[in-house]
Amino acid sequence: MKIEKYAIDELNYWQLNQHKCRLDSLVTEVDNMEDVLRKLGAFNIAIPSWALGTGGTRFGRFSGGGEPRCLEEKIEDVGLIHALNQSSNSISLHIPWDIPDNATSIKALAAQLGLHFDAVNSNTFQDQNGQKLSYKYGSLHHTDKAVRQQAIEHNIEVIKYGDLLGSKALSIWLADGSNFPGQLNFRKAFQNTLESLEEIYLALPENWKVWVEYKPYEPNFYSTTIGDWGHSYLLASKLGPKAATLVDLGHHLQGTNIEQIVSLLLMEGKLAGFHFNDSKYGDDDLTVGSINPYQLFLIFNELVEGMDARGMDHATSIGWMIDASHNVKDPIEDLLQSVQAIKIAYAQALLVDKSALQLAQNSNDVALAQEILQQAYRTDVRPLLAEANLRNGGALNPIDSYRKLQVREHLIKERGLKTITTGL
Ligand code: RM4
Ligand code: MN
Ligand code: MN
Repeated sequence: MKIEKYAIDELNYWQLNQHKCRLDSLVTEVDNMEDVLRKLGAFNIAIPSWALGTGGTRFGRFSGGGEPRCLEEKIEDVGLIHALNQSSNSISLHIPWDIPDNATSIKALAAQLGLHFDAVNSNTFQDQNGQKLSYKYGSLHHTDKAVRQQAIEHNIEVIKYGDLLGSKALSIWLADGSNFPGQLNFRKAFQNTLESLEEIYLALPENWKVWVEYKPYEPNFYSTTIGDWGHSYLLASKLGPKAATLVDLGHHLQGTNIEQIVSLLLMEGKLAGFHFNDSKYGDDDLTVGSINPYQLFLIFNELVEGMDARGMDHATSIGWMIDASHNVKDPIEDLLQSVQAIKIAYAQALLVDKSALQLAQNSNDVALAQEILQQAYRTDVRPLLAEANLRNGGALNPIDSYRKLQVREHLIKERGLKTITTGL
C-alpha cells in the first residue's frame, strides 16, 4: 500500500482552521517560532527493521495482522510512516534478521519512498542455523580465538552489506558477559573485546563510524563486558575517532542520570547517537515518552545545549534511532507515537531560554533554573509539530490520519491476518 499525498492533504484540509487557531495561540509564548519550525522540519528519526512486526516476550508472541513478511514490506511500512510524519526518512537493518539479498533493488525501493539506510546492526547474541561455533559464552570477548574470529568476520560482512546500501555506520551491541562470579576474567574479556573491535575498526570504509552500545545486564545477570558508558567510552577512545558510544535509553540501571551521561559524551565528541525507547523497570523497550517524558525532555535539553556549544547540526551530527519492541500495539501506531514523543521533547528543548538559564545557574538561583526548564516542558508544542509536518507535506495528525485512511485494514487485505516475522 502507498499513501497518496492528496489523501493526506484532504484530511489536513478539514483540520486546518483548528490547527491555525492552536498555532496562533503559541505566537506570544514562542518567540523563535520560525527557527523551531525549521529545525523540526529537518529532524528525522530512523526506524529499526525489527520494530515493524509485533514484538514478543520470552513467554510468547501474539502476532498482529498485516505484518510485513519480508524486507521489502518492512521498507514499505517505513515509507507509510514517513509519508504520514515526514520525520522517518531512514531504516536501520539488523543482520542476519534482514539480509538485503539484492542491494540495488532494495536501495531503489527505499529511494522511491524517500528513504535511505541508517546504521547497520550486527548480531552475535544468537546462534544462527548452520553456524560453526556457538556464542553461548560470548562473541567478541570469547576465550576461544576462533569464536572471536567468527564474530569479527560477521561484523565485517555486515559492514559490506551496509556499504552496498549506503549506510555509514556499524552499530554493535554485545550480549557478552557472565552469569556467575568467577566465570570470567574481566580484564581478559575486555582486552579480547578491544582486540576484536580493533580488527572490525580496520575494516570500516572511508567516512564510516562504529557505534558501541552498552547495557548493564540481560541476557547475562552477573557481568556484561560492555556494561556501561564508561566501558564503551574506554573502548571508543582506544579505538580512535571513528568509534563512539551509543546510548540506548533502556540500557541503564534505575535512577541513572542519563542526561548527565549524554552531556559528557557530547562534550568529548564521543556521543554516537541514540536508541530511543522508554522503560519502567529494565530494558522494557516501551514506546518513547510513554513512561517518563520529562527525562526525555531533560536529555534533549542537554543535547541542544551541548550541540549548540560545539556548533553541531542537530539533525545530522549524531544518529537518531528508535529501538523499541511492542507486544500489544499496532507497530506502525507505536512508531508514530515514538517519533512524535521524540519531536515533542526536541521542540520543548528548543524553547528553553538558554541565556536566562545560564544567568540563573551562574547566580545559583536554583528555583529560577527549574522554572525556566519547566516553562519550556509545560508548553504544549504539538501545534509546532503539526505545522512542521504540514510544511513538509505530512499529516497534521499522523496517527489520526493512519486510522482514517484505514492503513492497517489495507495491509491485512494485502498480506493476510497472520504472518510470521523473523527477529524478536
Ligand atoms: C538489544 C539492544 C540492541 C538491539 C537488540 C535487538 O537489547 O538494544 O541495540 O539490536 O536488543
Ligand atoms: Mn539498542
Ligand atoms: Mn535493548
